[in-house]
Amino acid sequence: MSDFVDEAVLHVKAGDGGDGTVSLHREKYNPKGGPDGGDGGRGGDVILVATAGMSSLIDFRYRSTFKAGSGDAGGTNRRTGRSGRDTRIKVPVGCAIYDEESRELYGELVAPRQEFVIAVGGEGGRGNAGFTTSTRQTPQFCERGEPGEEARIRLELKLLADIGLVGLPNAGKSSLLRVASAAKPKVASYPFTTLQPILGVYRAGEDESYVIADIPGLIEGAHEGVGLGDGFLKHLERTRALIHMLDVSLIERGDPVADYLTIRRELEAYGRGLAELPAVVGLNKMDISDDEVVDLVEEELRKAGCEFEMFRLSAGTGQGVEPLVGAAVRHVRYLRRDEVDPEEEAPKRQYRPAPAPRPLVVEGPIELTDEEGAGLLFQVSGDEVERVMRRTHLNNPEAILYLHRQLVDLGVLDRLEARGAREGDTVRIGDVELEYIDSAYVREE
Ligand SMILES: Nc1nc2c(ncn2[C@@H]2O[C@H](COP(=O)(O)OP(=O)(O)OP(=O)(O)O)[C@@H](O)[C@H]2O)c(=O)[nH]1
Ligand SMILES: [Mg+2]
Repeated sequence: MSDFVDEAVLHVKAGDGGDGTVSLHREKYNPKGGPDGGDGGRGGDVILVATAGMSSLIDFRYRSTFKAGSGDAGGTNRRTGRSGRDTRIKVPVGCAIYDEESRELYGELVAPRQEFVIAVGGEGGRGNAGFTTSTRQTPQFCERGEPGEEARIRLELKLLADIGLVGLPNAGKSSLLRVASAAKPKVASYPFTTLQPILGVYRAGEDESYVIADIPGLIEGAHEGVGLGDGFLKHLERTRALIHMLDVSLIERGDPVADYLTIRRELEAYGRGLAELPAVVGLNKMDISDDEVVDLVEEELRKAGCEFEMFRLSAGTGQGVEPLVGAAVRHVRYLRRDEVDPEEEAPKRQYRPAPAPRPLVVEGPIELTDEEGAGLLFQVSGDEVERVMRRTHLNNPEAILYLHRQLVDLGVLDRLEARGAREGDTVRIGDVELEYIDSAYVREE
């Protein structure tokens, strides 16, 4: 059962950075004013937050796409645009994070409140105020914001049972798991229907789920190997509460009190703390039982030393299941509360490892055929140069001039020149095509 793994694939997109703004401040006695367009705000991050109290990834069946807010555009008066809101996704402690495509392990969240930034928001673009220099006193251009990162990640969580189901064969353990979770264990009227442990996830509320383990029935002498033995109890060693299922419809033919004591003895014989776990008792099959007879069963159970809370239910019809499972959940919740020390310093924030930087690469010339237009094509790629392109408003002549200067600074024009680029050739940077202009005049600027 240690191999039970829950998984979920999430698609996340961080917020885009806001664009910078072009603005000229006007004053009564200074008709020309000064550039005062502010920077765009940062886009929000998408952050996974390890959360105590979550046992599974079941919530992501209902929602698996998450976006953070985009930054606002810059304002006048050098006002920076508002940053986009971060999106925080609650995930269970113990959750491993993988790149969905490459299967690379990004990291693991091991402690409550630990954070993992899975997609970083885009930077805001600079407003025209940020481009003022002694030779460029009234810049009429600004930068565009950077798009936020996008990622497809796979979360994996090894499921550990919180609640264990115990009882004789046919008590209705698997029937209970079927109604309390989405798991579909086999249910049948013969003993030892369940041959392997089965896990199901019970949803107690938003961000709150519990793993329930259904194991094969125990019988008298299980600890000596009778029936299927008691080896399956090892799967309950890490649970925090037990639900003890009792068939009370057997009253005519059997003795639920004796059944109860049999299971208690087996738990004690097994040891390892199972008999000391908090438990609740499910008096099952009420739909075919007599209330007054069950009153007597309860009384006898008390006399026999049972101090656990008892609940009447019918796992078959679903009646009374919630109060029973809810009581077990309260025990787990109560024990879990000690696991998070509020004083403990929150663990350090982690980031998705950045992909290896792509250096500047200039390729070409490639001769263009007539269809694509005559001339030569040069292909330029690299993180930095593509970033510069994305941030440029290509419809603004001043912005283009500034772009040209950045291409000079990055060494792109030298590399193009060395490869024989001439006026009029096509230069493709990322997915944008530009016409090559001799760098000479930009250098003279
Ligand atoms: N009438 C009635 N029948 C029930 C109820 N719960 C379970 N049963 C029946 O009891 C039989 C045994 O139920 P299971 O859920 O398979 O019992 P189990 O405890 O998992 O049994 P093992 O896997 O053999 O240990 C099945 O025929 C169920 O349909 C109930 O509340 N009412
Ligand atoms: Mg079963």
